[in-house]
Amino acid sequence: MEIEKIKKEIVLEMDNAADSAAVEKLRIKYLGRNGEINSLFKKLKDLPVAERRKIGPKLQSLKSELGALFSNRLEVSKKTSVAASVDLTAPAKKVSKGHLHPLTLVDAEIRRIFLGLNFSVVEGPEVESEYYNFDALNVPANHPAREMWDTFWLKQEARDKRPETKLLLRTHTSPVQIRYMEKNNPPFQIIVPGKVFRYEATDASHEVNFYQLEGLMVGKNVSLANFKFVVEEFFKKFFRGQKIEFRYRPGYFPFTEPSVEVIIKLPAHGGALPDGGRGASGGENRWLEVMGAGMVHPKVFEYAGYNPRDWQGFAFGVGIDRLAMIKYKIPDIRMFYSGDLRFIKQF
Ligand code: FA5
Repeated sequence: MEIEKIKKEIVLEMDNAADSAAVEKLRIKYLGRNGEINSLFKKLKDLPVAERRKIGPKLQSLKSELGALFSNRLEVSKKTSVAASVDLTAPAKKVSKGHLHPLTLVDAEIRRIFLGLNFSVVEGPEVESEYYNFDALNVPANHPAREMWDTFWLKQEARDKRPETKLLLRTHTSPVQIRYMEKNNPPFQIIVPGKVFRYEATDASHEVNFYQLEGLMVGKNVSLANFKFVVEEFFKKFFRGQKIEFRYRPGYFPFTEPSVEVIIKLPAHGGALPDGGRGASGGENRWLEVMGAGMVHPKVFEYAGYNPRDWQGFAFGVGIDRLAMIKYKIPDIRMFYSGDLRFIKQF
């Protein structure tokens, strides 16, 4: 048996194999259980003992050498066949695009509508001082109305006792009313969208952090009638094509006088319905409180540095999440913050 010759022939065949399938076929032909190398082993027993002793080990080492050569060659041909199969002219795979969150969509829609009504967009800080969040809005320390807003207070080391230096996470967007009025003169009309925080238990219509949109219009003759027009114009555009029923009812806010609340009847949902908002009637009626509003309190003008005899205005604060719930018929506010892709992907 000429072991070297056999090896050369196999290696030559291996080199000529077109692809990995052909290499594999060769491997089976030579190294398979019924392959040629095994049949050479079988032939050994017909040889004289001296021959057997000489050829046996050579055949064995040929077998292991071929094993290594084949696996090497297979590896190489797999790699090159992948490269050969890349079609540079093929169209790219479609990358799925991200979705805008329903609250982002609603926020953008609200801004667009108010810009159309000639309002400007203003923003303010989420970490606020006690002064802007409460005192300057006519809610002094120990006033019972502070209980309307359960507050996250910030831990602070050394500080003096003034409300200007005591920090909290703003409980509403109203502090921006004061911030804006301190630096600007009327007449003007602004909206203030933003994140707010409340230290309260969550349920289907209450979250710990949610979004509000503040509105403020100040001028010589601004009245509640103007407020009514703006709000109804807004609802008409926002709920375009949707039939919604809404009501005004008297309310109380220390920073407006008189004060009103706007409640909207929830459209029918497939699933469970949230109970009403705070103070809204729950049960069968299913009204959801969406907005607090009123005529700016003279004290608030004084805090901002205006003469209340010269100016009047209306202000409102609307829950963006709640508007989104009504628009998209979402039964539970917590779904917005669940991060559940099955929910988000529907928008
Ligand atoms: C206020 O926050 C007042 N600053 C609103 C205001 C502004 C009144 C200007 C007068 C003038 P209230 O706490 O009711 O009020 O909240 C206003 C709206 O925010 C509610 O109508 C509701 O739509 C929404 N809201 C309140 N609490 C939550 C909550 N926990 N989760 C989701 N939305 C809420």
